[in-house]
Amino acid sequence: MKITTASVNVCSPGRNFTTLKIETDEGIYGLGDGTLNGRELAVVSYLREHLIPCLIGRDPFQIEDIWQYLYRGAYWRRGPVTMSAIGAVDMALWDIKGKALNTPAYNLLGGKSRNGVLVYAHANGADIEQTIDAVARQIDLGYLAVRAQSGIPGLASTYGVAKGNKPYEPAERGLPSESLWSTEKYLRHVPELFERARQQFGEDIHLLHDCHHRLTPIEAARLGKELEPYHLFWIEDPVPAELQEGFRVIRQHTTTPLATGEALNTIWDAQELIREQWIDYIRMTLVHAGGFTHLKKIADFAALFHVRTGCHGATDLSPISMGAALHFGLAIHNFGIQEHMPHSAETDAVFPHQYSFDAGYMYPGDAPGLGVEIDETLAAKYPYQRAYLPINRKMDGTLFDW
Ligand code: CS2
Ligand code: MG
Repeated sequence: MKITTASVNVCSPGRNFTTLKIETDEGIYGLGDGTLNGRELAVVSYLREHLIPCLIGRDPFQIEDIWQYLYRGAYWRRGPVTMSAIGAVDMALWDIKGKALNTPAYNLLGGKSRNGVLVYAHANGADIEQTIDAVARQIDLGYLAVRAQSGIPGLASTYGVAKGNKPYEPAERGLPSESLWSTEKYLRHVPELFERARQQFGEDIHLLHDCHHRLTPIEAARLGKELEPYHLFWIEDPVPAELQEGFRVIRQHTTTPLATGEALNTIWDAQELIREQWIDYIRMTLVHAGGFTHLKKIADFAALFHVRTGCHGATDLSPISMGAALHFGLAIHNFGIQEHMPHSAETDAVFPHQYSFDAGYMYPGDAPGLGVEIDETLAAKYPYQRAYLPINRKMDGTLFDW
């Protein structure tokens, strides 16, 4: 089998998605997600101008060799654009292999290690009571794990909280919006949220929280300690993870489990975090961490140090990534949990898929390959529209982490 052509589709059914399609001389094609929220066209150009010419004529079954060719052959290694482009190629090659062998991708990863993939939902509200109501709604839908994000008294907006009744979508069209942040207000507020949540829901529901890179290590240590009575499943991205050793400080002070990785893209970005057991869950995703070929290596390395996966799964990862993540989560042994933000109806129409949700778990389905398609005719009705993630500033105007 030979790769004959490849193309990149950029569409925007409610939000921007980048999709790679690799076609072969046997009529089998594969799809890969290359979406990088707020920098989509950088990945499009990397694929169209630099990777696709190198793929034509290659045997799509040589997935490892192609991965190494694209990673080492670039000379300039790592980074979100490079690894998202390689991730799109890798996902498409595994899709092709599954279709050619007439088997779902999870069978290429060692087969089922569990019956279903435990997922967590998002719940958010302008204040604690609205957030509690939102958690209750997700529990009513059958979720066994819910991430709770609440508006902060005194702040006009904050990460993870939708405006009005619209679903939460951080990327906004036009230039980046700006919001003001107060760590002090945040740290005073979050323990109240989870005290209330445990009072309302008891201990049987997994509760999660995303700090979204906004604390210093000692601030995160304080929050982790204050949340210990509420037994969170994890606090996520407590600090920006460039300084892996920052997690040592947090770890010394609290038993609240720690998760990070959605903004990381190779094992080198997290190997100290994992080796030192400074985290409990690694959240790198198939699209941003170079696809199955690299993320499997990361998961296997993490397994040596009691670290489990908790892959990112926000709506800025396309249904192709969601489907692929469910194959991955069904197969690998040290799976922890999978994030699930349901896409919009218009997105699901552009990306018909096999995966499904039932009673807190998701299932990738048994279609060969990834089990996700793209309706290119429908996609064409939603042209790309530049959008940016917000900018965050401290109350004194200092640019901060969003
Ligand atoms: C968040 C994401 O889902 C999460 O955990 O951190 O919503 C993140 O903000 C977006 O994926 C960024 O594009
Ligand atoms: Mg996050």
